[in-house]
Amino acid sequence: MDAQVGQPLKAESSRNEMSRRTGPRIVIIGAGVSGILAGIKLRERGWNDFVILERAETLGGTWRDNVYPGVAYDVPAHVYVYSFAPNPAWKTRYAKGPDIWRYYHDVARRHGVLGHIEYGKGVESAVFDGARWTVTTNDGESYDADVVIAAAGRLRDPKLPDIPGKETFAGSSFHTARWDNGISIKGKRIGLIGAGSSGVQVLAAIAGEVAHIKQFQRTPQWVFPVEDAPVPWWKRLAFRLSPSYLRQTYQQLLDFSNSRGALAFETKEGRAERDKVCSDALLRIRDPELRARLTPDYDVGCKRLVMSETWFEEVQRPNVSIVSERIEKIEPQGVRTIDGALHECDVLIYATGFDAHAYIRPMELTGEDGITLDEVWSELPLTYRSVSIPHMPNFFMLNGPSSPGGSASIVGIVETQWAYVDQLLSQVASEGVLIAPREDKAREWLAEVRERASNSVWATGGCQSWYLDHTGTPAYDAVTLPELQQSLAAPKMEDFEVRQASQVASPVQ
Ligand code: NA7
Repeated sequence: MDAQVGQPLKAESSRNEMSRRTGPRIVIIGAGVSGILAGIKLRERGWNDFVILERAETLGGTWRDNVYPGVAYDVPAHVYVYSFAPNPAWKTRYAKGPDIWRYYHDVARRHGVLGHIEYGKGVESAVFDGARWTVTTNDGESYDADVVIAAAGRLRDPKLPDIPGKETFAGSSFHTARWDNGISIKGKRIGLIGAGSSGVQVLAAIAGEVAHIKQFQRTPQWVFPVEDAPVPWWKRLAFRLSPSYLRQTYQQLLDFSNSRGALAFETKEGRAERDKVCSDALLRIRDPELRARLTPDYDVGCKRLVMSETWFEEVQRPNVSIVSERIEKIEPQGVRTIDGALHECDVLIYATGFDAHAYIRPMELTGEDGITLDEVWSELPLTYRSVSIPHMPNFFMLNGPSSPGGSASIVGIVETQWAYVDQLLSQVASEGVLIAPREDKAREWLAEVRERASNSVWATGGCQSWYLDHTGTPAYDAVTLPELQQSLAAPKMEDFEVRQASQVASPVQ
């Protein structure tokens, strides 16, 4: 039987391979898109002495956690793939969550990564002893490693709002990233808090089957109309028969997605065409009063753009209401807004997003001379080029703090970061060295990133969003994928401290 999203996966033993040890011993944290990539690339090198520690019971990160109705990715499917594993089989232009999960599971299986994953292993700490790392998981087990790669994801930990009375609600309630399939929503009165990408997808997917849905919208969001469509059978066949056609499609979509991602860093004039598409699309909301309440007062792209085609009609169904009044509290019967109205509901869905600034925390990291991550990150999450942290030798990250953001495909970003980390790993393996970035170089780089981001629409667009850190500066690098590829083409070794570690795995023969 094919694996299904959410179904626990058993570790497939790779002990025989492990005993034929090659390369440094590596611990990868997280079996999502980035961790699977790291595993594939290590195996490609012929390095099989690695383990992927995954806190959940199956792989897939975002695509395992988000199984709410309507979950889909808004980057075209044919580009949301590893560059080395194109997928001719996508059924729709924008892939649905379960299809994406199946793709990543399938690639991990085909590349022999499944046997390296240990499930139910939440990493609690990683401690460097001067030569190697000891990684400890929540079941008390320890793993020694020459190198640690954190691939823990960025929008990972659901954020529940700080609304009084949450625990008093008498019906069922859950976060979109913890969707409870055991609870039927058919014919029920639904309260939906949040109007970001998840809230919009849920509303558009369930409005037709529930008695009533009230979406509590604290801030309206710009919605870009994207038309999804099935990929016809003959096109899927053509993709299968002609790898060059599939590759060409990938490249075209990559260029398109790069240019769309780059809009966040464009001037207002440069963004005008996209802005017009969004404001014109709002004209599809027939009731002027509702349209006014759905119209944001900040620039398009300031918050991450929501993409949907069906939302424009679904939100106008008679059984859908947009509640713009602020929520005062939650009561057993439903949601009380500050105008005194009680919005009764049977099921309360929190589409309230994620803690976008936790990064690898709450994991405790202790680097050289006992310095902790909290000390290194006391002001800001200081990294060098997002992939390494001062005082943390041979510790690397994918999609870490200050990684690029926007609407570009994250897969291209993590592949680029991997190619850079891979070059450092070559040196670790061949020379048996410890590599950590110089703190002054990390500070310089972070200052550059913050300067660059302060000109992006995330900072200048007049909104609050999860792009911004506690200082109000975007925590994302405002670069395009080609710019990232250029800047990460080869490490500048003078920006690193490289020293010999007598106990690091002996050089690979
Ligand atoms: P988002 O984009 O962070 O959206 C969260 C939504 O929840 C947003 O509309 C928030 O309003 C709303 N929210 C959060 N707290 C509250 C409270 N206390 N009261 C009312 N409304 C609240 O999360 P998503 O899951 O939709 O999307 C995350 C990303 O995942 C998405 O961009 C894709 O990259 C995939 P606010 O706008 O802050 O006023």
